[in-house]
Amino acid sequence: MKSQTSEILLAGVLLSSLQAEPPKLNIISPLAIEKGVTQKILIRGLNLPANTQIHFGENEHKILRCFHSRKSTPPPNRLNKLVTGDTQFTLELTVPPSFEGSSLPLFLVTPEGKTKTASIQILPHLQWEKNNDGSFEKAIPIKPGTPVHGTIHKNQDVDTYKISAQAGQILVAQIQANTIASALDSFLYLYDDQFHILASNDDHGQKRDSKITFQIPKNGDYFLSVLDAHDYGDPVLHPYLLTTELQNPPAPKVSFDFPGGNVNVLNNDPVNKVLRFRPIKHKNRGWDCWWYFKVEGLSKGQTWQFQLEGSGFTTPRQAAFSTDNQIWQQTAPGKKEKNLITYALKVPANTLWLAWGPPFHLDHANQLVDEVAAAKVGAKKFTLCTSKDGHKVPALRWTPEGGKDLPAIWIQARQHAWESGSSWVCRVLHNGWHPVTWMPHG
Ligand SMILES: [Ca+2]
Ligand SMILES: [Ca+2]
Repeated sequence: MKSQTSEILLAGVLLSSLQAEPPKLNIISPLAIEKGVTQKILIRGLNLPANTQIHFGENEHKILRCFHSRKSTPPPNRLNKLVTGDTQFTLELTVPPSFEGSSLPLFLVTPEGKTKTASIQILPHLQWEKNNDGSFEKAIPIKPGTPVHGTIHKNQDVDTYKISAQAGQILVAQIQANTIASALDSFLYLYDDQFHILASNDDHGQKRDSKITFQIPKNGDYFLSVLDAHDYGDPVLHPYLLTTELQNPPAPKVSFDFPGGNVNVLNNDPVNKVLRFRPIKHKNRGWDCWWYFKVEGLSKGQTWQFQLEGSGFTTPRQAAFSTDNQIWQQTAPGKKEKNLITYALKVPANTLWLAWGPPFHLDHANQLVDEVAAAKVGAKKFTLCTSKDGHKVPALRWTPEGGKDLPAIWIQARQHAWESGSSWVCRVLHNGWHPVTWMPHG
């Protein structure tokens, strides 16, 4: 009697532990459907009895569906049912075109509880991969912005896609699989048109899904290959979504809010790396020749075409550039074409100043005049005149003792406002070659 009671108790404990196994949702295949299209969906999980209910949360009334079947389907060899599930539901689903949102939450309910919520991706357009053989020759053409639904159909299956891109664009290619409801542990490769690997990714962040972000080096075709990191594959268990985007890199920032700054940017194209500009015109202020500006957000080592619109004195043979706004060098001679001159420059830093010539502005002039006056070489500082902007123009006067008939020597810089080089000549007259300013290499 006592023994019989123990057996009944033990059976009760076993039964309650079996009953306590919660349901699990493992696979949704395919992972996405298009609006307005009736789609067969397979849902797999564990501990899903015949009375399992499929729920779509608040969206129940928005979708059309009909159940077909439930069957027990153990996973293929080597795959673990904890990953793939062992019970499969087949249903047909239609999401109306009026559906709002990009995903349809889904969960399963059994007498033992409720699964965590997964999502079917709802997309307006979808491209379907069908048994691609993975070769570059038969790569599937894809367009950025159009998601692709693919499947690693069998062990060692590889799916290969072809995408065209322009130099400078940033390609973002992303796999969604394991994070949604797929047994795929994706691996993603990017190749150039010579089939050299440019980038690869197994797991992005803490997830098993892959992501590649890569700046395209030249115009042409590129290839993306998707496979399973363990070489597994199955037509139901290993679906994935591949999304691609081609982003233009951010345009560099151009500014001229500093003394002497002047530029009118006509085109700032970070893809083709062209900055087209001309000086700002000022009414009744003479010829618009002078330009001087700062560019931030360049990528050191890239070659940019700085295209200047203008003619005559506006377009010096070589442009002046600096990485610190103090030491100036010159570009190679620009290439002239009608009213356009193009200075090609492999940018030596991420921030650059460009100018008609090495700038010499009012602060420089005041500093020079103060230095000479303080050097006690017989010179006195005075104000020559006031500019139209109200700036006092500094000057120096030597009045050596002597007869009244001594000739006067007048030295003046900037006959024209943009001729900053003449101001540097005045500085050289005072203290010889200035080692930290322009043209250090002669
Ligand atoms: Ca495939
Ligand atoms: Ca992975």
